[in-house]
Amino acid sequence: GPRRPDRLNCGAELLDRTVERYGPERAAVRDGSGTVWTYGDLRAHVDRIAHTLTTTLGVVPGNRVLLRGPTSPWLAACWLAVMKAGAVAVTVLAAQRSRELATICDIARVGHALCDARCADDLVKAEVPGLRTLTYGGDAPDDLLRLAARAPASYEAVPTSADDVALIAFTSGTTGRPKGCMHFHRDVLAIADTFSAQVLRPTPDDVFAGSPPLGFTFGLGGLVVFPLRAGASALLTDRGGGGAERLLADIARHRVSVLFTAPTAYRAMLNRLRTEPGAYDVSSLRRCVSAGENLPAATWHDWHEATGLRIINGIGATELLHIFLSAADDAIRPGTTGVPVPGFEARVVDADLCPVPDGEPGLLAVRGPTGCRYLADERQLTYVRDGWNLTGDTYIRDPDGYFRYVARADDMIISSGYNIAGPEVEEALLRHPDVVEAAVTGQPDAERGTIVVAHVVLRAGVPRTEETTAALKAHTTAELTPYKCPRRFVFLDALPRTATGKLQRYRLRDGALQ
Ligand code: 3SK
Repeated sequence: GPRRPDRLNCGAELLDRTVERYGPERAAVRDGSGTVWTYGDLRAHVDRIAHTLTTTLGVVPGNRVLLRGPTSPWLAACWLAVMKAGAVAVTVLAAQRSRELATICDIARVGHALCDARCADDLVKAEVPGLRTLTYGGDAPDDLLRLAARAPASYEAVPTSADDVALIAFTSGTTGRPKGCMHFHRDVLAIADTFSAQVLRPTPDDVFAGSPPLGFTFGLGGLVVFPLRAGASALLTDRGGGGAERLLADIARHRVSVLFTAPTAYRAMLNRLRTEPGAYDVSSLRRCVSAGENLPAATWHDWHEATGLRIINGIGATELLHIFLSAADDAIRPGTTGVPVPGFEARVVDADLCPVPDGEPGLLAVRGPTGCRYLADERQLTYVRDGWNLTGDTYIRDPDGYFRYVARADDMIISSGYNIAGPEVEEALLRHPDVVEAAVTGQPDAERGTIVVAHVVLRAGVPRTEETTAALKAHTTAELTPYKCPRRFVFLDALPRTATGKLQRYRLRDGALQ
């Protein structure tokens, strides 16, 4: 007869199996203000929440449950409880507002929600029809945590199938209706058993921390799935707008050994390390992961020089759940993203999906244990073709098999008939000591069709004068072929970014920030 998919519940695997393997006494999560839960504590909290979900909230397997809150141990516990209850977690960012929440709940047919009491207002304003919500961490008499405290501390996970949907993660892109990416229970474990187990290689003594929120799969993987799968611990704290200083202080205070963050945060931390030499102790770090955006070689080298650590660069996608190209240790080639993570295959293709020769730019195509499954969205047909996921990135494969980022496919600038990849110009700008951040866009120009415009955040204290512009012009002219050199420079306090830290190039392009 037909083969039945195996029974698998990723919540039970990440929690119950880890407790069986390493015992209940080891630290699992800490909140940054002194609270540390052991694996035994975490399991008891998760199981009590799972009971409350099924009893008070009436959640049954397959129901979609919205999860929304700043990073905290309770948010992670809610996610694990939803997994164990066989329901589907719809993870969103605390920063998402009522209109976006209403759209997401509509697309994902969300019927239940668990929401941090501190950000419940926007969810109420979203007026989702029939939504049954419990808030957590507040004063309400029916607060989830108050109800859960009275529930039994042991819950048998629902025996979901490996191919049941566990998670719907939304990606907004820069325009258009958000897309829900469905991931199965087996996918959640696949990212731990590929990138984490084989590239990152954590140990039970590791302490994980980082900046991506849990509503972004980069953060969910790096701060929940990977540490739990390894029996390690994670710092789950919300740094608000605290930025680099808070992150560096947390690294020192909690002896963080595995860091997940984006290139901008590495640059911001470098800025602090240079401004206040000796003020921050980062000696506990042993693994630093960068994803979410291209990591310029200059940032890699500067971090290496400042800390002695070699950043593990990677590219992932919400559609593929986590990182699929990367490299660690001696396999690292700075300036490249790396090679396919074991279990994944990647190639660079033309518009007909034919591989282009090594050294030539084309579209990145990936396949592996995870993959894109948009929920009821015809854009599935353009993202997945012939079994290959087309991520929308332009890449070059070097003759030695390393993948080199060129640009987002729709971010190429065409000026005087030349193709210009913004990131190459940005890398050149970042090699100038006065530049902290740089983003390059094309601007319509009567003569050349398009000119290259550089948006630059200067090091503190550097004046926004014509002399500075002239110095940056001279620097780029010395580093780049003339047609790639920016013709205009715009100085900004910060670059516009999404809540997950991705650069919003369209906001630079439409000139609203100038
Ligand atoms: O943007 C990325 O590189 C990324 C990495 C890990 C997981 C998800 C994403 C989108």
